[in-house]
Amino acid sequence: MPIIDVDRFAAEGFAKVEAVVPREVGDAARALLWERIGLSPDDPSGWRQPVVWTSDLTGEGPFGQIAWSERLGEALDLVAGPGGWLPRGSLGNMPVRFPRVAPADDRGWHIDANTPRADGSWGVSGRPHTLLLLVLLSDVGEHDAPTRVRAGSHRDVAALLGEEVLDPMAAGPLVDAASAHRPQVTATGVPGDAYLLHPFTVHAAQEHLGAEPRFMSQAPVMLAGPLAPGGPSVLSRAVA
Ligand SMILES: O=C(O)CCC(=O)C(=O)O
Ligand SMILES: [Fe+2]
Repeated sequence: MPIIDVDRFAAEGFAKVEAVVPREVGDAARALLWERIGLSPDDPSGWRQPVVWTSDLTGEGPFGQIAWSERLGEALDLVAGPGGWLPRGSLGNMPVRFPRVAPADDRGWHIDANTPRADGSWGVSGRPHTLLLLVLLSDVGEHDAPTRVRAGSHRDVAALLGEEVLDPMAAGPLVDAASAHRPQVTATGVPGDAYLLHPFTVHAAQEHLGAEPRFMSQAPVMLAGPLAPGGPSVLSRAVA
């Protein structure tokens, strides 16, 4: 059986890839991140902010095991085509979301910046250079601030965006309004599970209503070339 159902990816705009690494590797990554953010899993009195940002920029240890996971590579091959994406070697930025504190004001529906501009900044366009990779690094149930995803919303956004590069903050309300009718699903799972999101798939963070902090990486994976209408990859077919 293939590692993801590409027809379903094309229809829904995302796919879960279970266990790109064994959960122990995800657990080891989380242990490193606790050290990095200077907080303790055993001392909730230190959990005072709703979101603490950290990152993996080097792919050391368990982060590299995840970034170079064969299963993850197979899934990326299926959606972007073999050679259609560039290995990152690291997991990138990670918002750690904490329970029992007033939530941050960062939970709006959006798509991530997907197009580099000449000045080095990034915007949102209908010719994306990236897809979105989420990797769960803690147990994420329905109450643990799983990322919300609007299934099928990539098609609404494809109809909305063209070659023009928009400011990501300005694009948010547009893609939100265009996709409000879509059903919402949540990116739940266990450490080592990953989600691939089409660059047009509308998603949002949410408040943490559980008990254990949520650790997840969110990284753009660069495509070998920008996505254009009519291409052969599943990413292109998904919005054709
Ligand atoms: O659930 C979150 O923390 C944010 C999700 C998100 O917007 C992203 O990963 O791009
Ligand atoms: Fe996002």
